[in-house]
Amino acid sequence: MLLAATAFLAILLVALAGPLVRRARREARELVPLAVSPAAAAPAHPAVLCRTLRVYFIKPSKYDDRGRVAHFWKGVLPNNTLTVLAALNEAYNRVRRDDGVYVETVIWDEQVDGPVLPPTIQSIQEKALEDGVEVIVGLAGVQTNQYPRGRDLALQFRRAGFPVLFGGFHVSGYPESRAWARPRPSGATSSTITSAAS
Ligand code: B12
Repeated sequence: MLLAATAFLAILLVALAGPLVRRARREARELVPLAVSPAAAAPAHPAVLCRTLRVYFIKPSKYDDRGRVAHFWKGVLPNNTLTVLAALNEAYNRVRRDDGVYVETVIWDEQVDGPVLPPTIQSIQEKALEDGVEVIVGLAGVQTNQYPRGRDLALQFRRAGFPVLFGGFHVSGYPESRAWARPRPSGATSSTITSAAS
């Protein structure tokens, strides 16, 4: 009796498992080996070495009556000019992606993110060296009441060896405010300040 039950179970197992095994074999034949699957195929465009240019767009704040850099205790909304400039850089990356230069953008609104202090400038320098990227500083959207702070920042960044651009309503509308920013005679320093007219 036990023998008959065992034999019956064995026949049932073979009958049920048979089609499953055949199906698994069939599907295994349909699988494409990894080595020739589309993902592993050589890319149509070979990798190209690409320079990274890290652009810091900084919106200077203003000095208060006691000469401190005014900033919010908790700010959340960076100035519109910064986000517009960052979007323009992104557009550059899309449109000129074959130029071999990738533009990375960091935005910093002093009023929202806090003052850019000498240690901040030093860490920007160190991070650039660590990451092997070139850096340009763009003081952005500078209005008349922010101009003294913008100019101080420009001088500090230039002293640290960064090329500096200076843009916004004030420098665009009042050319005299850009006179001091002309590149120094060659040999004095490799860095420059250039005004960006809108
Ligand atoms: C919107 C606006 C505001 C908004 C800003 C909202 C926000 N979070 O962004 C609010 C209401 C907060 C505001 C406040 C103030 N504003 Co306002 N504002 C404007 C307005 C109407 C548009 C500015 C804007 O967003 N433009 C769009 C951006 C994309 O353009 P942009 O800043 O000009 O930048 C372009 C170019 O200049 C250039 N560019 C700029 N920087 C750089 C840097 C580099 C490296 C490069 C390559 C290019 C570049 O590229 C940009 C893209 O094309 C202008 C008037 C105007 N038509 O410009 C006044 C204006 C800028 N404001 C003015 C003033 C006075 C103020 C206040 C001081 C008012 C006050 N008493 O509190 C405050 C200052 C606030 C601050 N911290 O900056 C004056 C500035 C006057 C002056 N002599 O500087 C303006 C010109 C109005 C006026 N005619 O009086 N403002």
